[in-house]
Amino acid sequence: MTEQPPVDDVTDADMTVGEPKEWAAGVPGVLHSMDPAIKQLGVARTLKLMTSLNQKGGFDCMSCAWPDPDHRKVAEFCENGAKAVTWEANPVLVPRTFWSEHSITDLLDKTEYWLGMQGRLTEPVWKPAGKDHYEPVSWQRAFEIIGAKLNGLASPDEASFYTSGRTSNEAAFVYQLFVRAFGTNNLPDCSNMCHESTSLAMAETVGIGKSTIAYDDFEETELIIVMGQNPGTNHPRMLTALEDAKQGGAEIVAVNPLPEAGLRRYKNPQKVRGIVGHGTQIADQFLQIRLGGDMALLQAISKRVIQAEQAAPGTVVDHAFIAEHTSGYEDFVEHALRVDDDEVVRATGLTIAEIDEVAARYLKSKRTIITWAMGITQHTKAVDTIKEIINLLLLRGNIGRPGAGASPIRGHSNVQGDRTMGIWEQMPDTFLDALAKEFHFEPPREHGVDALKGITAMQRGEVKFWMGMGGNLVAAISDTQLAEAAFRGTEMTVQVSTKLNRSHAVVGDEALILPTMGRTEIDVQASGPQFVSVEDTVCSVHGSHGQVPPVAPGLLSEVAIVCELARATLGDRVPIDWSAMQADYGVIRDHISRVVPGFDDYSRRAGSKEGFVLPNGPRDSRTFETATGKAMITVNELEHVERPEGTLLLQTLRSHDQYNTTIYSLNDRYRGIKKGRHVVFVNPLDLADLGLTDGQLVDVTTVWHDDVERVLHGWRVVEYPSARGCAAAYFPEANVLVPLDSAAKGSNTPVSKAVPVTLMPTRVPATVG
Ligand SMILES: Nc1nc2c(c(=O)[nH]1)N[C@H]1C(S)=C(S)[C@@H](COP(=O)(O)OP(=O)(O)OC[C@H]3O[C@@H](n4cnc5c(=O)[nH]c(N)nc54)[C@H](O)[C@@H]3O)O[C@H]1N2
Ligand SMILES: Nc1nc2c(c(=O)[nH]1)N[C@H]1C(S)=C(S)[C@@H](COP(=O)(O)OP(=O)(O)OC[C@H]3O[C@@H](n4cnc5c(=O)[nH]c(N)nc54)[C@H](O)[C@@H]3O)O[C@H]1N2
Ligand SMILES: [Mo]
Repeated sequence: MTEQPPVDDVTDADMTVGEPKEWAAGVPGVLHSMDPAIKQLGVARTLKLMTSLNQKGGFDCMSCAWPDPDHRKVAEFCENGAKAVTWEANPVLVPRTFWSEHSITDLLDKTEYWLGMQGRLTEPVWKPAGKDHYEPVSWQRAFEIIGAKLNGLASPDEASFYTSGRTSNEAAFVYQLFVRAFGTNNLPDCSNMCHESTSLAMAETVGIGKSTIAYDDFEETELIIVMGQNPGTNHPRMLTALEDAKQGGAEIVAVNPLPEAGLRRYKNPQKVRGIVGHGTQIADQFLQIRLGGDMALLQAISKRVIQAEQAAPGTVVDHAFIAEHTSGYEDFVEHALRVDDDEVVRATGLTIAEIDEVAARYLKSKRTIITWAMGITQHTKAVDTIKEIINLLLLRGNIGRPGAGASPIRGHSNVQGDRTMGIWEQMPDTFLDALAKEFHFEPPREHGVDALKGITAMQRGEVKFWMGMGGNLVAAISDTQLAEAAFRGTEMTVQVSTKLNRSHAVVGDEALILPTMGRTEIDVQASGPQFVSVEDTVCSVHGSHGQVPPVAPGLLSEVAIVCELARATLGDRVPIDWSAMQADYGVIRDHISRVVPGFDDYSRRAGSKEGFVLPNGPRDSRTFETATGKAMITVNELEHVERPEGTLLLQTLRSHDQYNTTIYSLNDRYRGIKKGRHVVFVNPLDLADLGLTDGQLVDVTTVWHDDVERVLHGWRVVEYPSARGCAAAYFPEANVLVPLDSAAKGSNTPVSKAVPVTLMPTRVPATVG
């Protein structure tokens, strides 16, 4: 196996800042993806993986949840998908000596980048209470230690079980089954920090917390409004769908405080024109909105729809649809007409002319899709903002019709599937009843903790045991200082991981790391090679087949880890045959087919090359399982984020070379940054107002109502064309600044996109001789 690569920690002194790019992908995209892959994986492994990535019968890309088109290309992947595959499948291993050479205190000083670069984890390790080192343990011993701890708790609710969204349907199903059989609904997940606002707003208004479109709808639409999303980096294959839509005559409107490269111009690496030409202009209209201004914008557009209807009655609003399928229209009309344009201008920073223009585009279009991601969901008023997206679509019947609909674009590749499988602290009774019937035990009914409440429960000592099925919650959750203290206060933390991250260094009295296989790897169990299945952002479910041998012989799959742990913990307390499920994942799928609606004949359909699309009431038949039995047009009082004098609003986002807390490199090509991450992007006029200059080092401090000090010292200011008053910095580093009690109303998602901050020049301490 490959030797450890030397990893130097680059300092900020090496950082360079250039002009932001105006276009995304194209040749540099392809080269950037293949070059490191070949170097790190070798030619044979690269070929095997890249020719089966997202292909029928191959494996599903573990980067984002973007769907695969029916007609796949030879290379149906993007630069960032290739990075994710390379990161996982690179056969560099953490050596056994690592654990004696590095204490946990040592690891605390390392960056996420350094930790990830140490290679794949290969054997279970345990940090006994009072020790500062992990030491290798056998799998059996690891399960005994965890099982004994769980069984010693005063109540099952003293344990919490987190899931990140890479986990397959099969692993997620057995995991939630184990946790509920153990006796708790404490099943927080990354979705709590991601699209929870979407799930809530859509479940309430249209009866399903998922996209109401299918992939093909992008080909039939006339207008796509992309809100709060940076597809060029986070869903690069969406650019192909946008380009195709444009070629079919659709218009595209981008709403974003930043002029993101992928929203401006796209050079398609699959087409000769993309390689040599100017590429395709993506956005016909770019609305450079202020952070948190979207609710105001959406209300203003709806107001114009209603006004147009009043000017020409019966020609604008889809009255037949409204009458048959919706409730709340009359109240909405009254409210919409009262929307104050002056407030809208203040909230959005847009001009009336810009708002009139986007309204005119919406009125002209007969089929509109609105897509959104974290720029919408991670705000205080996120849930109401998404309800306004639904309102606007419903007014013109844009749900349940070809080429039209609401399309949240999910993050993690199987975050949506994990939810469908029951990873949620608030699963409805219908699901729990089905679980009880299938497995003959009584699942707990009381709702569990979500990600934020889980941290508070640890702070209070109510949660004493914490397990993570993937992910890196310590780094991903807000308020790093408080979150880390909460984790350190627990009795045991357990991480199922592929690679090292911060959550392995910030631990309870006792800690374990259980190394696991990734989706690229061939998973052989007692009955032979297994495959798993996943659900993408447009509700299509399909198989994923590992392609290369695991990087190390001793690795267990996530399914195997859960089944072994369940046996070690529960013994025969519940009549569940974990061994049968572990030996043959088809057995798990058979259980799923009887518990989860829409999964009949699951084994066969997941195994077929095409997979299948889950039933979806709004999309298929305009049925809406809501409180009124109709799609609900709702009235939401307009609120926008006020920015206290002298402060900026800071959003925390992703660079081009990271996957959430995993840092692939220190570059952010499209934004012109090389070899550095400690930057704050600020509008030049704001810099002038604050008396700061480009390149200066500043302390970034959160302005909050408590007396906790949240500050990042010595970050470099980068002059950047962001909306006025709106700054940006990279997460996870900037999570230090996001207050724990700053959460979206209703969904409890951290407000990662609007932190009030001050910027003050960093005082360089006089050198002490
Ligand atoms: N390569 C790569 N792919 C990924 C990920 C990754 O880290 N790397 N992460 C995955 C995950 S889990 C997720 S959830 C998705 C995230 O995908 P995105 O949501 O695209 O991710 P962010 O980087 O958070 O970008 C948020 C975007 O919203 C804009 N924005 C911020 N606030 C506002 C606002 O108030 N209004 C509007 N209109 N826009 C706003 C920002 O300027 C930025 O363009 O990507 C997934 N795919
Ligand atoms: N400030 C701020 N905070 C944010 C966000 C933001 O925009 N701003 N975004 C939020 C969002 S949208 C999300 S989704 C969360 C993400 O939060 P998480 O999902 O918790 O974090 P990740 O960084 O995706 O997790 C990476 C780790 O997962 C492990 N891993 C990778 N592949 C596998 C696998 O196949 N199996 C297992 N078991 N482990 C694996 C590796 O050890 C890796 O270190 O962060 C949230 N936090
Ligand atoms: Mo996410």
